[in-house]
Amino acid sequence: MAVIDRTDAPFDLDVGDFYDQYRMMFLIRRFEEAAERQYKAARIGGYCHLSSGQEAATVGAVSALAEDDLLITGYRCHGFALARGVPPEAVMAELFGRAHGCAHGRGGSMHLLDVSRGYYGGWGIVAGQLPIATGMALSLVRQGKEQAVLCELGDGAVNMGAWHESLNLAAVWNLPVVFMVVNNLYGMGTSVDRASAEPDIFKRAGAYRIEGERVDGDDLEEVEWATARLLRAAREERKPAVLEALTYRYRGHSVADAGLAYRTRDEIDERRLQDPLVRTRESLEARGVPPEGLDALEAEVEAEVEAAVVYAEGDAAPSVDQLAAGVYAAGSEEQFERMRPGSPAGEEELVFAGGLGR
Ligand SMILES: Cc1ncc(C[n+]2csc(CCOP(=O)(O)OP(=O)(O)O)c2C)c(N)n1
Ligand SMILES: [Mg+2]
Repeated sequence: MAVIDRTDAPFDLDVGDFYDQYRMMFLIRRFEEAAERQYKAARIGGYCHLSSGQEAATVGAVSALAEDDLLITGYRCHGFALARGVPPEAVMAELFGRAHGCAHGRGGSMHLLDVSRGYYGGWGIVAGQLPIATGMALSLVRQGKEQAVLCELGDGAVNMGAWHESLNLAAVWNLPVVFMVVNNLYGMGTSVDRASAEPDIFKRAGAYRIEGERVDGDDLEEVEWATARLLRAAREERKPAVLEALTYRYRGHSVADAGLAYRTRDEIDERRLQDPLVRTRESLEARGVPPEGLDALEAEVEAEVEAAVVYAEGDAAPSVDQLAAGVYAAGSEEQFERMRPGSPAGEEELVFAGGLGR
């Protein structure tokens, strides 16, 4: 296979790697389309946030991780789990809340998890993952390990207090963590321009005297190169950084949102013209990969996604005991006894059923 000329690349990447990355981007797109269908058929409960349009940012960043680096993300996380190698069946089964889901059916769409692959979740509280990422980086330093943490967050998370606290500590303690802001231009329905006093998010790194960089998040290689460079500086020189990947989500905030109340159809159509999937496929073809080969790859991926749905449907629900495992510590029963209604530390009566219980 032909080797691409990239003399200033921080690593070797041949067409074979690029092909695998395209396959992963395509898998994420089709996987999420299937998830949407299953959600609308009421087979998936809770929330379901799709990342269609953001696949280059996801795959580029995860490709830059070393095998023992740690990853932690927000709740729009299906693509991150898949890109980190969690099998599609385990991700789909988790969306279905089944026993062999990657979080044993306890987490659902927003809380995917696979610690064996260095993936520390899927966090549903906006910016909740930032202090945890900082703590993970501190723990690596304390253990004398040369590894880094990649912490993904949305543009909406940069106006939370946890952003300031985490970046400040990461900077004063020189922690090996890269905060990757996936800037898809909107929070739930408010544009970055309206929500952020400094909408050039990467510039905020300057307030902590750490490196801040912005990339075209729809350019797979640009994302991968920048992430690889910043992760290397984190690992080898304990330099934290902010990486802003500019991209766009094609779908609504969640499956329940049509995504048209706060932006126009024209805007979405215009952004779709630079679909990262199309760009990456064109780039592969330009490097000599025959279109028939890519068509075959796409058919293979579609079958894989269908198999993941069949697997999830056939997987058993976890038992109540399995769901509680890891939630309550030994000895909790005694604590609960003390908190029961009528007992010394308990409520006088249950107040949550039927309004205020009066
Ligand atoms: C602390 C907190 N406040 C509010 C919410 C509700 N909420 C869920 S997602 C979201 C918007 C986040 O937008 P962004 O960070 O840009 O991520 P994106 O959805 O664009 O991926 C909000 C306000 C929440 N989950 N957590
Ligand atoms: Mg956003």
